[in-house]
Amino acid sequence: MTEILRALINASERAALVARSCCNSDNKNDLLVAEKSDGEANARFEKDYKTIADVLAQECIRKTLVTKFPELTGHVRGEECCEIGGTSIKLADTVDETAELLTSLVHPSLAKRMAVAAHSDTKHPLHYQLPSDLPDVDVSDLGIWIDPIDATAEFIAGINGTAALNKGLQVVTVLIGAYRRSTGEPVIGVINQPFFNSSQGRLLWGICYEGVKRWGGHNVENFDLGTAGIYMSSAEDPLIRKTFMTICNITDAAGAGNKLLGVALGDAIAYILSKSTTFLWDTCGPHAILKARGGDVISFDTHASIQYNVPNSSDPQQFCNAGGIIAYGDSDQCVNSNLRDIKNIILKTLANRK
Ligand code: 2IP
Ligand code: CA
Repeated sequence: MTEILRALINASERAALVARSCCNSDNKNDLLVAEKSDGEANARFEKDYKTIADVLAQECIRKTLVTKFPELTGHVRGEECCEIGGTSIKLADTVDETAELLTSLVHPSLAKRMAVAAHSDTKHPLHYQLPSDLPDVDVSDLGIWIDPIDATAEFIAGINGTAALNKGLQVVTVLIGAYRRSTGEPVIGVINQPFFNSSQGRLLWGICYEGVKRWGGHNVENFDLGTAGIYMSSAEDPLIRKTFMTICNITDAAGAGNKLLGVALGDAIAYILSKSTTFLWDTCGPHAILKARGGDVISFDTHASIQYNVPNSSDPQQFCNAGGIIAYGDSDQCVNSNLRDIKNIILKTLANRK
């Protein structure tokens, strides 16, 4: 298990380097922002975009993982398809070849920086600090979900210098989750926040496998114990917001991965989303971490734990967490003792509404 966890962490850091390589571009509009087609787009947004960084970062993660673990070939899935601007993005054999491919799409200086980042043999600071006594895992039963850049709209606004307060680059996350193909349960998760604290970055990992729960991280010391109450999207249904205002404060935060990270770190006690605007790639990694921390991610509609072994499809909507999600962590340490056992409090509050 330690080897695959280490690979997920290092792959997330390569993606983080790709994201960081887009900063300080002389040409602000150089990111090759492409509008997603109707089938690809998230209903959360009037227009949904992807950038060359999303596509390259996902390809980097995929290639890093299947090179190290060939048994994962064909079982690494992610938000993006590899095509952008009419070109299929591949990590070539050398930096120069990748840079040449990217130069057909963006300015040569950015293409070079992105290619160097994508090929870097980076070792995350946690590389040497992972526990060696984690349980053995059968990698041939694992599948992977990747969100190479969560909160792409905030990434674009951050790079272009147009982000609103408390938004922009700081809410961007790289999300990688491993699930068991035989059962659909999430077992290993990594959330990498590349631009945390002036791009020093922050990373949280967790495993929940056959009863063993472990987690750790880098720059994750400050646990705030539920002071943010419940996180919601700014696009949440006002009636849902009103319902939960009766039990605690509601904090709006951008980015699904950013909110899930905040719950896992104990900043908020839960994240409630009634809409079908997250996908398996948004929740798989954070879900494994929340399980490691004594929590879960369940369907807002059915209250069943989310499962990840959904059959392949060319229709991304098949991977949607349809009907919304409720994510919660370990509420035993919550400063507000009335909010302990948060799952049941949320379910009762939903049952009693109207
Ligand atoms: C998005 C992104 C959005 C979020 C949406 C996700 O993922 O995290 O910020 O909306 O649900 O699917 P909100 O910020 O309102 O929670 P991506 O950027 O990867 O498409
Ligand atoms: Ca994304």
